[in-house]
Amino acid sequence: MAQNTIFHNYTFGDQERKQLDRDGHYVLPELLTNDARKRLTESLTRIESLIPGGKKGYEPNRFAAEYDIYLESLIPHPQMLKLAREVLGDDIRYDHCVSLNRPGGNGGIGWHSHSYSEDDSRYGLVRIFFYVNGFEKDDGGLKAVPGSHLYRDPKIHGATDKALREGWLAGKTHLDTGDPLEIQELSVPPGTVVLMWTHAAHAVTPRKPDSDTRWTIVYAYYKPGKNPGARWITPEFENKHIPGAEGLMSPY
Ligand SMILES: O=C(O)CCC(=O)C(=O)O
Ligand SMILES: [Fe+2]
Repeated sequence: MAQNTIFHNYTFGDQERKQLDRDGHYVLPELLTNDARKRLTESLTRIESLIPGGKKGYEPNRFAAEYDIYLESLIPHPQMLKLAREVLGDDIRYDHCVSLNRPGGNGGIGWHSHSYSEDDSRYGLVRIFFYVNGFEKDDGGLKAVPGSHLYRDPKIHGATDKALREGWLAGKTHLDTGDPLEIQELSVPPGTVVLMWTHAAHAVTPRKPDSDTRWTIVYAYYKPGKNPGARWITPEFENKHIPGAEGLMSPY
């Protein structure tokens, strides 16, 4: 398949990498090309339409790339792999591709973190979020706690900001800088890509009832060597020949 450009030019060098490692997330504003935004919106609209009546345990949103050839084609897209390798190093594996569309009135999601290699910081898992039409902080907005990922706690929870502040966050400081950990609310323009380490505390604010759908997809990759746990990938997809994805799909 002809591979169109998905990213504009960007820099991800030592400085950017240091910022990702200090904060736990890194924002690449307006990185997606118009062509990618258009195709993603089409694919994500399709995925959304498949959700009602979707198969339990094999949901179109949770296995998005298995339901859509364009979304599949981005897993081994050269620009995607270049970015994932800039973060993780050369040897990488695919973990999941999940649509995160949030229609008007969507409730968002409370504070949480995810897992991978809790005991060894040499191994990481990164989520690459595509915020196709962006978001405002009070309208399906991603929130994060810079520095929270350094605790490598896969079980951070908090239903509200207050609950997180009084719970997990209480008394915690940044393990490198010593600064108190604080909640950060993001607002990002259309086409923004956000990188996030798996142990970062994050949450999403509700989408306003009269807002349009926030179109979002996430691709996750990791540096192999540890048990990745349950990947959202069927055995058929793991064994499917996807041009360019050779070596990406096995767990180790
Ligand atoms: O919807 C979002 O922006 C984030 C969703 C999320 O928490 C995740 O995919 O891990
Ligand atoms: Fe999450």
